[in-house]
Amino acid sequence: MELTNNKFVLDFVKKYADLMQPDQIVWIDGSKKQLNELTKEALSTGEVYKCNSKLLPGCLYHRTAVNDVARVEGRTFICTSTKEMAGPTNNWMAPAEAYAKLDAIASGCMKGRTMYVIPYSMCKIGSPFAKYGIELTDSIYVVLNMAIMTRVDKKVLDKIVEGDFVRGIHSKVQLDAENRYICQFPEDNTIYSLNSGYGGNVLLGKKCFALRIASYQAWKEGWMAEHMLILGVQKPNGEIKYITAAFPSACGKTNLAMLIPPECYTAKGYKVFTVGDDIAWLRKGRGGQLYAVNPENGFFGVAPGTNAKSNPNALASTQKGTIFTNVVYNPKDKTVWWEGLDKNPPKNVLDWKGNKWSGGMVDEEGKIIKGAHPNSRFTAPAKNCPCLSSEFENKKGVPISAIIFGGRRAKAAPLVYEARDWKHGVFIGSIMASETTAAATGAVGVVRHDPMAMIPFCGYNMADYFQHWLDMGKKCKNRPKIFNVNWFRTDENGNFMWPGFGDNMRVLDWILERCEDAVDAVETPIGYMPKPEDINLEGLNMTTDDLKKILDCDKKVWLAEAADIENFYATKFGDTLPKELYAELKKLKKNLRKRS
Ligand code: OXD
Ligand code: MN
Repeated sequence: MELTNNKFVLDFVKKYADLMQPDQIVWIDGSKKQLNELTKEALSTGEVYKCNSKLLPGCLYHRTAVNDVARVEGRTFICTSTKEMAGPTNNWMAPAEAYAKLDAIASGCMKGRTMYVIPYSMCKIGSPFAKYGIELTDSIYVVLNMAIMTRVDKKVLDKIVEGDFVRGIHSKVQLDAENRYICQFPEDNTIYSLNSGYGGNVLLGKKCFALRIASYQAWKEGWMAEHMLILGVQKPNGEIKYITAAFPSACGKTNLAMLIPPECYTAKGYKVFTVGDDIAWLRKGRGGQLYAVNPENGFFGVAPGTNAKSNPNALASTQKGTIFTNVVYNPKDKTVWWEGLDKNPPKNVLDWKGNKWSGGMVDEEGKIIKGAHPNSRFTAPAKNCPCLSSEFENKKGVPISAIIFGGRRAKAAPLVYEARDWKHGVFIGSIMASETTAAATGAVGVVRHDPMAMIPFCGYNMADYFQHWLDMGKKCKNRPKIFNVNWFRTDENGNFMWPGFGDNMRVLDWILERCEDAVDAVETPIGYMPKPEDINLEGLNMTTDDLKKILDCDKKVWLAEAADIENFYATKFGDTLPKELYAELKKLKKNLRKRS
């Protein structure tokens, strides 16, 4: 039964029902009853498997097609009226051409299937930050995931004013990789995703809406949509300071967001609270400060490497009401496993492809066969997280004291440095580079430029996006300080030089002290760096001399870095890049030469 009289919504549903010709249309109201019925149906068809109801109550297991395990950046398009609007970092297709191509693929694709109509909200319904969407899909897996990741509720339909909602069209079609398309039409508030069943391509509220479409909306409306976690650090006096941090996919955002501080901090009363682990929407709020909300309602986290030591809070979040995708499944006791969960891989179970698998299995060349896909995921409700911030549902968001940029860099970037001011901070964000990971298809471990960790997610011209960052700085008189961190520096033997995980608290501590002007810093050619003695090493098997090596800024390496940035700027953006960023690059080069 239709759940609304809104003509715009009804027209949208009818248009795509006429095209895709489902056997029936089911409107999702968000009720437990309906979700339970759909779960039963998906269990009966094998779309999902049940997990152990004692050990993992309410949890489900799912496998995607083997050719469909990650975001497909090469097949993701920004479809704006001109190529220039999409800019040099996006694939572009003209809207008319894209609609024609996608409509041809989608024609009749839901014959014999059901079309589900999902009304959902990004952010708490009614929040000043909230934006509403309707996703059409032929996948129960998508419905169940959307019900964890967003606020799926029939009340959303009453909030939609006329045609003001993001239209999402998804069909698995035939899961044909050659005809897989993830298209965003920012001027039409529309997302069209075909031939995939992988979360990042099909949970349209996430990357497609909350980043690609929202970044465009944010540019037009004067706010920001960023690929950032949000966390709160509570100090011994009870005061909580909030930080956002942008890292590329699978670089530890979930781990940082749920960090447990080392003993020397917890003993004093420090605590970390999670507001978000992937996406932040930021607006200017009271006192000219930036306020952030997490528009999502769950965590779509990378499973491998998540364990009781690396991230006990994430692990605890997955113990009920969670959907596991592409991990190992044990059909006997209905439990799940992934590499890095523990040191006891199960025997005689099924791997992510559904093949028989036992821990320690090797291929003909003697190489270990992994049981879980490196980009296997858990979809866990935020409310499960033991350290979820009490401000998670705050409609106005939390005030941000610091913004952190970071990547996965074996060399060059030191453990932490601070921007001299907002403009320099925007420059630091714009020169971010990181080694690629399994979150997207393609080579892993290749260093690529990824400004603000938004290369795969910026829904418009990135030169305009940089200008928008500069403008937001002008608009907010009480701006956060900006920092860059690198947890991934390695020594000459390839070993990580910094312990990471909970010990990253030591760096957050310095960052917050800088925000309060409570600690000095050293001026270097790249920005302000900590004096080694100002990073707390208590309880760590590490000396100040070890630390100096990770805080080192090698001028030769940085001169090469500057040349690379110049090349990136020139070849990608030329004279469309804001002049302020060229001026910052010039300053960097001058500083490096002056002091060498
Ligand atoms: C994610 C990603 O899933 O960035 O968050 O790919
Ligand atoms: Mn992400």
